[in-house]
Amino acid sequence: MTLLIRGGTVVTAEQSVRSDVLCQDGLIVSVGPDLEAPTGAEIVDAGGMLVMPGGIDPHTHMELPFMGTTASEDFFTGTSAGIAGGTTSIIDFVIPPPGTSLVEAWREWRAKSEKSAADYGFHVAVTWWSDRVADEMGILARQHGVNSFKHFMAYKGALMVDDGVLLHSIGRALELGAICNVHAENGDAVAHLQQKMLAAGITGPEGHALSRPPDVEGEAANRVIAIAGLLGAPIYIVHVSTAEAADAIARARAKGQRVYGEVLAQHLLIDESVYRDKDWATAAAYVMSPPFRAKHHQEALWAGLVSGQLQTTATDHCCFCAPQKAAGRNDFTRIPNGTGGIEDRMSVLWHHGVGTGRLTPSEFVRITSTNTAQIFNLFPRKGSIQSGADADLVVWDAQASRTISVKTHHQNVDFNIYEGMHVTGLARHTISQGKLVWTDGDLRTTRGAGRYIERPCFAAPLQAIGERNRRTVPTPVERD
Ligand code: URQ
Ligand code: ZN
Ligand code: ZN
Repeated sequence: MTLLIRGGTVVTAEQSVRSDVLCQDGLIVSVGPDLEAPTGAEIVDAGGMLVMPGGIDPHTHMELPFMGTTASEDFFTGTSAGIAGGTTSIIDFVIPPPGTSLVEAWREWRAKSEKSAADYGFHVAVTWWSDRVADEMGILARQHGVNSFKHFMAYKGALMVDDGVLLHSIGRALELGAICNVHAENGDAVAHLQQKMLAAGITGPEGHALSRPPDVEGEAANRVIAIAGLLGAPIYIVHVSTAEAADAIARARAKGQRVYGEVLAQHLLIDESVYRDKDWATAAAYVMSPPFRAKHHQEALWAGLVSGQLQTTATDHCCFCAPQKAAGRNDFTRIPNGTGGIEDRMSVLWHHGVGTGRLTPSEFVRITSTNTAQIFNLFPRKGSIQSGADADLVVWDAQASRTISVKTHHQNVDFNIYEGMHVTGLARHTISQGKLVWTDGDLRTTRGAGRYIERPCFAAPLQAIGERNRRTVPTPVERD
């Protein structure tokens, strides 16, 4: 299978340059101007358009069993919708119930993910602690290409872990050369405030946001940064939604601590007013954690991305349809938490990021693909356009516009959080493993074509980072 992408401007995290891209047998084989088309090659005309590394979404939950139901998007429909929007690989989550085997859960998720249309990896959640968990982290890291372990500081009584588990797990991950990512909300505070809201008769979706004020995230972010600092370990905070958490990350980074922050596209553009929608189902559709915030937090998140203090963008694509959300009709704590967005992340970030002058095209590539690839050790196989890299590419039409709607999206959910948003900038063609799988609105994905991508642990470098961050206890001066 040979495909030549001709006449475009290649945009990487480093530069933009007029170049053709030749792909053969799933890999990029040549990048340069005026490339010859081998006999029989399929030609993609990229004239007047940009050729970028396919987007990587480091935070999705396809088919997640959660809060008494299962997310409506599966690995095939979800990765297909991503491809329609220019995202060519995802990192999803294996989430073992507390007390159960991490390796067994990984096997179960691998079975579910066989149907993926695009490449995928897994962060594995540590939801409890024992010697067995420590051993299984080693098995997953050394034998199954897992170099990232997830922790929920929220969801008390379900997935939440305490500081003791964080200390054990982050320390174990450092030994393995793996990185930990964290959902940073103080779960005890949330539980307490939820009961206060219900006692005060607040049962609607507005109670969800009121029970998770910004300090609930700010406190947890500061706490997990301090814990990682004690251990000299890197840490990755998922779905940073507040100025408080963004500031905590920036302060830690300014002191040389290795902290990464992820921003969901929706937290940059949607604010807390959605919870006051007169229509219950509409307000409930926006119930996710962390919740949507007051507008000033959006500016703090954009500033973090523009300044480089926040590194990646994701969607936390975790879809529940109206009948599922209705479980919480009389009690907001029972509304399944989650929203979609994998199909629209790239367009909304281009329109509101590059279109407004906040981001350059290269910075767009950095936050939608390359940074994630580098942090989770997928680079340069993913997130780059160079010979030998996977031929995962998007031909981006920066002039074309579309109006986002549930009526036209490919996501398997009955609501679109960006409904009616008019955006300029879209994926004209998406290439996955060197195949044209999305072209001019025609989605040609194949069930099961996606591969499980092993992500090797970091060896010495991460340890070195650990050493650098570790607060060394001065050795006593030898008395002669
Ligand atoms: O917390 C998460 O990331 C999962 C459970 C998806 N739900 C959500 O509201 N973010
Ligand atoms: Zn989360
Ligand atoms: Zn999530």
